[in-house]
Amino acid sequence: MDEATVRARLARLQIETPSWGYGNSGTRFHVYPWPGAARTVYERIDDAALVHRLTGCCPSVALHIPWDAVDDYAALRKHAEADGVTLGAVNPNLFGADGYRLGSLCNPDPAIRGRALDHCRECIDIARTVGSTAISLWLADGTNYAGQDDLALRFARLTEGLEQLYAELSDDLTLLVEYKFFEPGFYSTDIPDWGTAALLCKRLGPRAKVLVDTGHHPLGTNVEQIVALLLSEGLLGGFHFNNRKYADDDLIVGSVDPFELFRIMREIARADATETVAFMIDQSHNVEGKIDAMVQSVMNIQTAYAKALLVDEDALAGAQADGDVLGAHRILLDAYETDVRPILARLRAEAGLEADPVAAFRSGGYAAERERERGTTSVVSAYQSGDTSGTTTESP
Ligand code: RM4
Ligand code: MN
Ligand code: MN
Repeated sequence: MDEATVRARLARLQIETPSWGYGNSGTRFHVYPWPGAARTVYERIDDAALVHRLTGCCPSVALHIPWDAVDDYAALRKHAEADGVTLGAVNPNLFGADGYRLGSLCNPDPAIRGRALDHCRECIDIARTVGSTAISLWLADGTNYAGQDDLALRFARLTEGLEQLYAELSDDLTLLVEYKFFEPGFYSTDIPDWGTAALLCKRLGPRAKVLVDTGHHPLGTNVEQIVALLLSEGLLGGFHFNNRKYADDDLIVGSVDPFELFRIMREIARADATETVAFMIDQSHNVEGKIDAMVQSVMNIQTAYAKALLVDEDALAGAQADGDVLGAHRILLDAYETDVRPILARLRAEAGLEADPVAAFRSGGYAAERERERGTTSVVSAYQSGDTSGTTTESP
């Protein structure tokens, strides 16, 4: 592919950043406050807008409700639009309340299941008001002990709840169904894998699609194969990009395994799927700054995609047809090892952007400005305080 085509394809890649990536977050051991970190949803949107100004490719920001709950969503939308961004996927939060101890849509208590559905309905309304096109659903539902609940019944409750939810979506809304193999449940999880998510989506209908969070698989899983399969079945709705070494670590995208990211983006490049799939980041920054880490993630996705676009697909198909195992592999390596920084620098220059948006953030005075305006806000975690009354963690 010639460079002009690579740049044109790259220019079509848009990445949504998550509001929850801009606030303070931590582990259950401690939340270390970052100077100038966003304190409110308005500030989180402001930071997402800065990421868009620096990168030129992050025009929307995902919301998590109730973390981002406000009284007036029309005003929130106006705030975002004045900042130059739109509001993206609305993520219902079906885990952050006492009633959800035994689950949300799978809870044995019909009253709790009803409450979970009501929350999803509220999120549909919010999505309409803010102009969003996606409800992104991740359930923390699962169990901790064999025998704790009836697994088949839980699945029946799940399908019933999702069917009700799906029936209430308007035509312009997609339901993204996210799976994760464990955590917070340690014995069973109600949507543990892509197969279960795909089964559910097929049952629901064409507006339900699978969301692949790259940190949600057992170690060693071939994620790009899942992506290839979902793409060919028309079932891939979106990504939550992050990176992991052990579990759901939510680290900077591509920081642990950039080659895996490349392999995933190659499947996207091959299927030319940047317009049909939602590219979203789902990460939290526990010990690093928030904004430049987000920008780094965005750059790493662009880098992987640029390399993926450079794969000589004709030569690769030829090598595969000839059974040339090493030859085929080397065609991938050849693209992966290409230094694409000059291409990306030219892409950014064309858009009036700095070649290195992280450096632009670091030299632009943005961090000092935020620290001055916002100060440093300590967050007391429930685990740390012992007495949990009135304490909050801003995000997981
Ligand atoms: C989950 C999952 C969801 C995210 C929550 C906070 O592990 O990745 O997408 O919204 O964390
Ligand atoms: Mn996720
Ligand atoms: Mn996760």
